[in-house]
Amino acid sequence: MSEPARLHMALQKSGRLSDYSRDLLRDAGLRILHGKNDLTARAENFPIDLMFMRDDDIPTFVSDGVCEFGIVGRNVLEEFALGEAAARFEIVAPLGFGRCSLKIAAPERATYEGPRALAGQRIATSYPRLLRAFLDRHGIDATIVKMNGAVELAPRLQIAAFICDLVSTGATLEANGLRAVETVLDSEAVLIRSLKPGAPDKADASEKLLRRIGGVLATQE
Ligand code: PRT
Ligand code: ZN
Repeated sequence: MSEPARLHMALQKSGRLSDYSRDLLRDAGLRILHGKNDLTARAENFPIDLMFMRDDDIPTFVSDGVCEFGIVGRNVLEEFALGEAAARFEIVAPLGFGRCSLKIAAPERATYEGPRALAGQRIATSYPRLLRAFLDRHGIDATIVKMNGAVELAPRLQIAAFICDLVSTGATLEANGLRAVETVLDSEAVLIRSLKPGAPDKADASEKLLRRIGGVLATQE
């Protein structure tokens, strides 16, 4: 008898979501065998292979159907989706880890009396689409400065008056003399599945995987 077709799941290679993602799969009963390189791993007791990558690439892999499943922050997912004509994935479940919020922050001493204060200003962010959607919702015209990292330095370097960045404890904002003034998005890691029609012989394994993960999440409620 031939081996059943294997599912693929996209996971963050190394970062804030990596350990939690692997723990979730382990709790779901998957025994994960690491391969020769660290880009893939195989579950020895379940027909699934794991693919490790930058979190920013996970929506693409799932949307294109290369991976049937993925675990990624809602922030990364929604930023990606805003740039797509049609999202080819669905959120199966929020996972309760990787919690943070995308917030607009201003220098501590600056006065701020609501979104109108952003009009005509420069705002630095790694999430230009989510920020643009927020500004549009409030009818605000502002200049978005795209940065790929160290966004919190922008006001001090006079690149932008405001920033829009992820916040969890708030320590980074405080250390840089900034304070949060608006919440753009509340985020956590989510399990996503591809909406690209998959091979029919994978349907049973998909359902079994979802039942197992659902079981783990139910015990965490
Ligand atoms: O290499 P790769 O591209 O995969 O990783 P990455 O550097 O893009 O992401 P990583 O590992 O830092 O974060 C992965 C995901 O974790 C994010 O997309 C969020 O969904 C989630 N997450 C949760 C966070 C934070 N909390 C967080 N605090 N991501 C980033 N931060 C950063 C934030 O950007 C800021 O620099 O932490 C700083 C603020 O933290 P506090 O505690 O000082 O407020
Ligand atoms: Zn990333």
